[in-house]
Amino acid sequence: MKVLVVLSVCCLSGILGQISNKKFPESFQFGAATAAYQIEGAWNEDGKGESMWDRFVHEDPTRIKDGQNGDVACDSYHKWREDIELLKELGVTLYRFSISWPRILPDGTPSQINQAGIDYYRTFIKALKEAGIEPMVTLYHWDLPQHLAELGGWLNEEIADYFGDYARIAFRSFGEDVKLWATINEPKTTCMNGYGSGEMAPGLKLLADGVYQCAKVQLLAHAKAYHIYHDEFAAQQGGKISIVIDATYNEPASDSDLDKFGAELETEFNLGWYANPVYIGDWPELMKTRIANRSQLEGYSFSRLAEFTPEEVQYVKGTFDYFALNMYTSLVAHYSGDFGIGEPSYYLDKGTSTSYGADWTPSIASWLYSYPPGMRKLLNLVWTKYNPSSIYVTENGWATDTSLNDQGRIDYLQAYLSNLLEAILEDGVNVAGYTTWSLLDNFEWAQGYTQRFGIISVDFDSPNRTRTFKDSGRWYQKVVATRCLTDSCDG
Ligand code: GBH
Repeated sequence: MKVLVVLSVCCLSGILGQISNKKFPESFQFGAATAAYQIEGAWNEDGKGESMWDRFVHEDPTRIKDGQNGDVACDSYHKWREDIELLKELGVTLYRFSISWPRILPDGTPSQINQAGIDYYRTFIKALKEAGIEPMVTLYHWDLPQHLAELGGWLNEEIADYFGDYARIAFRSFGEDVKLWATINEPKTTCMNGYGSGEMAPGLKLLADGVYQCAKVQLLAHAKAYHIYHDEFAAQQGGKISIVIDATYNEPASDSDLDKFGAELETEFNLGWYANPVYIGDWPELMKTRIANRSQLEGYSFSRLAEFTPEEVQYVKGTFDYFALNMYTSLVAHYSGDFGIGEPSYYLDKGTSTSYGADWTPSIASWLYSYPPGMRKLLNLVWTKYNPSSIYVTENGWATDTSLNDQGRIDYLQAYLSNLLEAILEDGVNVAGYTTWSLLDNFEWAQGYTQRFGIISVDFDSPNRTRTFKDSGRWYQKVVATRCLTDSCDG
């Protein structure tokens, strides 16, 4: 009888998508996230070097939907005190932001250190801590120093060494105050959009091979930074370090074995592509066999999937202290059958096609649909498959126009957080924290300022870059204060 009651409560709430009225655990950290190029501005001030994003937007403004760029963005380089006041007002205890590599190493190399850049982040981090907010620092959120882009960027394995040198300087300069590090943000997006579709800097279209080489180089760079941290700093500084992986939850299009296989392929070619080497060791088996096979049929004497040597497999394996997950959307995956041999491409290698559920809510971003159960399902998948000791959801958010009345964002965040909470309380997944994307409206890469992700708006027409709470910002403030997603919680 008891079992039946429990079941009916669980399933009813599942179907109705009810919001949990349990409280978040006391140890759970609420926060917000941003990235340097998207908010700082001051692109050439105080000794900062040029990044490949500076070059990408200046060289051809038509690459960006509204022809805009991050030259000023939210002007957070100057307005950081205001940003900290906003974080305090929100009541969050965690702030995820990124360091601009060329702001502290103008040409990317340690031969020239820009003291003004080091001082800027030092002052900022100290002020954050004084406000009771823990810094979570991403070393690389896509703004590669232009000099390193000219050396071949993420296609050149030596960039891993440069990244190691940069990381060491960051650990030495800020590590006393930073206990949560992330090496690289969303390597998949860097590779697929920067080296595959060409929509992001450096704008290359190398879907047959560049995307795989890019993945390998970024994973080696991440591992290098991880080992430097653990060999030279962790004993003294006592922090944690990981890589931020973005993933969708992939629902099979039908119950058929083929579509289930399609969903597995979709997951292995996206999440597994980066998580397998770090959490299990080497590329996913499915990627290795499919790409080797197709490469052979295409006439190559080697696989287009740049292989790891056995030493490299060991070097990358286990380089995590927690799982950092960016989760926004889900996909419905169909198995496409093996595509015929034609132009070599990641997409043909993968062998799936994807769509969105008919009842999922679309946002103004073509790729972003709301399917809240995807959050709980993906957290469970990551937890059981990769076995981390804890997970931080380092990004999750919703795109809207400029309106301050953003009920759509509230609905999305509330339902996703409810599923996250259920993963903690019902499924026993250790989700330690959540940094919503984003604290502020900001420069949304190829979409410019046409898509807004902030819970606080920024007036990009005003030289003041005036910040104003949106309805969702007020809503989040209340959730953080009450640890509750509804008007009142049990307990
Ligand atoms: C995050 O990526 C980024 O870390 C962050 O900087 C960004 O502002 C935020 O999302 C919101 O977009 O245009 O069809 O080629 C999230 C994952 C992967 C989503 C790339 C957009 C491009 C899809 N992103 N994707 S498409």
